Amino acid sequence: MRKIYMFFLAVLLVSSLITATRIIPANENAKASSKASENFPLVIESVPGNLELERVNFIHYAKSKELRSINGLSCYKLLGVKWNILPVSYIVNPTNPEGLSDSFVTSTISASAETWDDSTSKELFNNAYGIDYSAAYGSLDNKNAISFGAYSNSNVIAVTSIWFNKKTKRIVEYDILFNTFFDWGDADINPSVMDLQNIATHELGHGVGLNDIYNSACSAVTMYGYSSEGETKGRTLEAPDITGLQKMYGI
Ligand SMILES: [Ca+2]
Ligand SMILES: [Ca+2]
Ligand SMILES: [Zn+2]
Repeated sequence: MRKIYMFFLAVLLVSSLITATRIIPANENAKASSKASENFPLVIESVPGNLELERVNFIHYAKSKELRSINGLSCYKLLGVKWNILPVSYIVNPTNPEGLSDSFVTSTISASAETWDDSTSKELFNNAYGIDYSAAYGSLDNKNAISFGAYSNSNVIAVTSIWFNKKTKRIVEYDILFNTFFDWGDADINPSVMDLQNIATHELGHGVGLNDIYNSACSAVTMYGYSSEGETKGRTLEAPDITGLQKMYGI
């Protein structure tokens, strides 16, 4: 009798332990997944073979879900990392399936870079850029590469990756990809295309250390996280974009 009692006690104890271990991870998973969905457009990765660096991918989506409007929050967000050595140089691969001329692509991207430059007294982006027909997105190769290419998700307009040193919080490299699923061009001329200058200005904002803004009350700023065809408002900076920039690089 005593043995049976002990046995049931043991069963009870084991089953309560099982219940406990099942409950704890479930709660943690719930927490993690709610965090993940909130930060989904920002993916942080480790860098294989390099423990000092971390990679952040900003994924620029075309369509916006239901967004909360939060009043009283600033419409800029710093990533907490920035460039130490200026100006930042970059290379452009103008190859594209749209038939856009090399000079249109390079001058448009340069205009986007210099738009940020114009709002800080520092020489932020090098006025001189390189043209490199082999430049491609996504590799840590000491080249800040801006190029077109196919991205797996057709709802993604563009992606920017930045690599930074975890200890010093300095950016060491960035790459930008414009997804060729979309038609690119000058939306002033053809409103059905994705405006290259509009999107390039946003992506280069990541390149200098600005984060996306998803508060719909901030939809006018260049660093707002969603865009669509025909949009050109991101070509120029709004006051919050400039405030964020100047917090990092000075007035
Ligand atoms: Ca410049
Ligand atoms: Ca690169
Ligand atoms: Zn973005």
